[in-house]
Order: sequence, then C-alpha cells, then structure tokens
Amino acid sequence: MDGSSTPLKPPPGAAADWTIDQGWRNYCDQDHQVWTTLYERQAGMLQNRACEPFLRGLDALDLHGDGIPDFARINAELERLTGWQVVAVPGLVPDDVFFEHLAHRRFPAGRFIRTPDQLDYLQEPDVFHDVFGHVPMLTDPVFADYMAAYGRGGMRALSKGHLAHLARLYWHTVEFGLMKTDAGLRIYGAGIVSSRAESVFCLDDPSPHRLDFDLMRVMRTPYRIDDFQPTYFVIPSLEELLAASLQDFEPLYARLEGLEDIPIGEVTGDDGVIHRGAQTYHEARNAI
Ligand code: HBI
Ligand code: FE
Repeated sequence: MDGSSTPLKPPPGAAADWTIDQGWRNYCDQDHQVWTTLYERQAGMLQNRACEPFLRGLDALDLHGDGIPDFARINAELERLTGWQVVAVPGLVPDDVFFEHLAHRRFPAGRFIRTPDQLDYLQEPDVFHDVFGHVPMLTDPVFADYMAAYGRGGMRALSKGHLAHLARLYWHTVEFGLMKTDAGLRIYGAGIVSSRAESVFCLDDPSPHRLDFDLMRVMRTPYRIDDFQPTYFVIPSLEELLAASLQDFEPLYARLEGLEDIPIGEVTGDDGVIHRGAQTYHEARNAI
C-alpha cells in the first residue's frame, strides 16, 4: 500500500499512465474457475453482511460467477451509473499515478488472478480483490464522489508530505470500513468483502474493537497490512463519509503534526465505542 517498492516507470507495454489492455481473451479456464469459486464463496455469505449499496452494485454490474468479467462490459454500465471506469494495470502503481486515476474517476485494477492455492491470501491486489471488492461500491453515487475526492486529496497530500495520514483514511474506510444501518453493522470495505475469513471476523468476532468513525482519529491510527484489523471504524452513512472528505485537510494535517499516533488496538476516552473488543485474536498471535 505504501507504494515504496513500486518501480517508477511503467513496465514495457504499459501506457504512460500505467494502464494496459485487460486482455480478457487471454484468461484460461483455471483463471475463470478461480473467479467463480471466489465469487460463490463470497456472494452468498455477504447477503446479510455487506451493505445495500455493495449488494446492489454486484447485481447492477452482473458480476456473477461466470468467470472474470470483461472490463468493457462492466464499464458500459458503470459509466452510465456514476461516470466511473475500471482500467487495467499491471499491479501496484505509484501513489501519484493511483491518485490521478481516482481523481478522474478511473479505478486501476490488477488484471491477473490468484492461483487456486492462494484463494485466501495474496500480497498484491488481483482482479478479484479489485473488481469484486472495490467496483460494486463505485456504482453508488455518494461513494463514487468520495473516491474521486480521495484521489484529489491524495494529490494534495503527496505535495504536502502527509500521504501517510491520508493513506490511513483509505485503509480504514475504502478497504476495511463498516457502516451503521437499520439492520445492524454492515461491511462496505473492499479488503473485507473480498476475504472470506475477515467478512465473518469483522462483524461476529468478539475480538476487534468497533468504533465510531472520526476523521482525525482515523488518520492517527496505523493499520495492519498482513492480518485482520484489531479495530474497525464504523461510518454513520456514506453521506457523512463524503462530507468529511470534502473539507480542507490542510488545517487537519497541521494539527496532526502535534498529535501522536494512537497505538493500533487501543481505545481512548474520546472514542465512540460500539463494541469494545476483547483483542484475544491479536493477543494470542503476539504471544507466539
Ligand atoms: N496501486 N493498483 C494499485 N492499487 C492500490 O490500491 C494502490 C496502488 N498504488 C498506491 C496505493 N494503492 C496507495 O499507496 C494509496 O492508496 C495510498
Ligand atoms: Fe484494495
């Protein structure tokens, strides 16, 4: 996620903005089978776990289990709904390239897919994480605006040296966010919906904290890239998430310079606590 290991120049065959052709015809049967297996594992269990906008998006884009979707097909509908596009990239792209795409309503998606022995874990975002995980939410007009605002904010954060703070916002919302709904807590984060184990853990396990989303709080909170999150942040609505992102971040960054990070897994007196986790999962792991 920090992009530090990403090469600075696009690889041969990629355009200056790092995009490549999806090459949909080049996927083999095994590739399509992996998509279908993952789709079937997730789509059913998410029915009462993912938020409505995600489930609606999954239907609207018809990302069913028929194999890896052709981006051209998705894009026709996505463009109509929110003006977004999915573009294929070789893998992680540099931060500035990533933000530039988002600001222009293009979501960079890996085109490769994991192998059957990597169904549960992989390091780089593949087409299943990127398309199944991220793209359904982009059919929601409010979330679509949030992602574009994030891209614009990313470009400003880069120029002001505050990318580390803004990246935490992405992580705790776009990747691992939960939402309050009348039916209870629901998932909207792409890193969760694309993971079978975390889709259960984040909502049902007594271990993690579930705290009210607060923009400053989130930007002070580091995250785990290699394991379940010890803390999930819960937004009251997509509208409030968007509103938070539309303010001027410059005074916030100035204040952050005088504030310490809040250690991962800690709860403070200022937090709105929905569920104070027992933290048994991470304590057991650290003890090993
Ligand atoms: N590139 N393809 C891709 N996907 C990402 O999620 C991504 C990236 N490059 C940079 C990046 N994310 C992060 O550094 C930012 O979200 C902060
Ligand atoms: Fe992601």
